[in-house]
Amino acid sequence: MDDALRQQIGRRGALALGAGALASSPLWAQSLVDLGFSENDGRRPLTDAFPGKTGMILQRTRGPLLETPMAAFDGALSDDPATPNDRFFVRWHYADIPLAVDAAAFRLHIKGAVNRALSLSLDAIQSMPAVEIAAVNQCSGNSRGLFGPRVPGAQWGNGAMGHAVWTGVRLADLLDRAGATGSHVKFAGLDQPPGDAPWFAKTLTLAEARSRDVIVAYGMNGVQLPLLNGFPLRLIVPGYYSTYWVKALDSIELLTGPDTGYWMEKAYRIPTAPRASVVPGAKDFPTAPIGRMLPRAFFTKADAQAVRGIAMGGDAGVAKVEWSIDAGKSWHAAQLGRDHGQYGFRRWAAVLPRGSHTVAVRATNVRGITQAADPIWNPGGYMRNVIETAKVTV
Ligand SMILES: Nc1nc2c(c(=O)[nH]1)N[C@H]1C(S)=C(S)[C@@H](COP(=O)(O)O)O[C@H]1N2
Ligand SMILES: [Mo]
Repeated sequence: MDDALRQQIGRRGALALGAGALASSPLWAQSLVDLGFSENDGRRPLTDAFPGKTGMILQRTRGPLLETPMAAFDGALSDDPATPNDRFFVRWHYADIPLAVDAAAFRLHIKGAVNRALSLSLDAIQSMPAVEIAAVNQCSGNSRGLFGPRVPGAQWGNGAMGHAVWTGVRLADLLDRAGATGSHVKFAGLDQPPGDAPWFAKTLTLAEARSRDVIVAYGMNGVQLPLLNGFPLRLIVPGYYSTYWVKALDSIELLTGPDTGYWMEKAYRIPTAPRASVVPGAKDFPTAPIGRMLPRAFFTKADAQAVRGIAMGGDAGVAKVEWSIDAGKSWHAAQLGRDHGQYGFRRWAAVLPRGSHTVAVRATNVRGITQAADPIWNPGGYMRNVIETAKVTV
């Protein structure tokens, strides 16, 4: 692995958030952004108050919900699509998050249905073969604020997502070392629930967990994970919504059956109906745990200078991005930036004819799955991948 990264993690014994950083929201915001919701107020302050983060949209202070402004994703076609760590979104369910982690004392526990229970130091993990993978981390509820009718939960715009290059070890290698048996793998971190609330824990099947692409990461864009993004270790499940990407990961437990806990049985469930969509207000419908992501294309700039953005394929690579200025009657291929791997962002740009247009943009992945214009609805506000539009005069 990268020696500089190893030294950095070894050297920094503990990280701490500045005292009071999480205590209160700013009284006056220097500037407001408007997320443009139709059914509720989309104005939010920008904040620099969180350690390691600058210019973030403040959604909630405790536990922190910080959104990335779309402008932070913008760039020329040839620019690296990685989201800088200091602009990368942050989401914790509970207020009691790790504010300091002693890297020397930290242990990752692998337990339950295993032949050898393990308790691994960061040094032990970093002495295993390292792998790198570029992948988009996207909240299941990204874009929830755009749902109509409104649904409860964090009112995110489109910025509860980011692309990073993650460095770590394959989960399968760790499972082999422990002699994993059973059928499911449950992941939990250092953050603690209030009172009797259930510990935040997510579970994959053993087959999903053994995928080559699933890693336990200690590096993010070439440096150690920021504390707010899960220092010292987090799970990376490329192609899956980030509810499974457990941060400050310290417990991997092999189960002999499905996880019947709150975070799998009650939360993060989607309708089994096509596009995870039901009639607004519907209640009794079959559900399944949320899983794989869908293709999406976003504008990062739409003005007289440039019409461009980023796209993702969801759980497969981006095959094409297309734009339309006639309400979807005809579609034209956008230019694509370099392919940074099937799970990453792909930059796109469009050259439009002169005039005033409403531009629509859609991504199609290599499985042939594409975006649709008609909205979806579900009570969790999950899996929005509706075609985005922007008004522009060229
Ligand atoms: N330990 C822990 N891991 C967690 C969460 C959490 O609350 N606790 N939230 C999950 C959810 S819902 C999201 S969207 C992502 C956010 O990752 P980020 O903060 O690095 O952007 O972390 C996931 N991992
Ligand atoms: Mo999330």
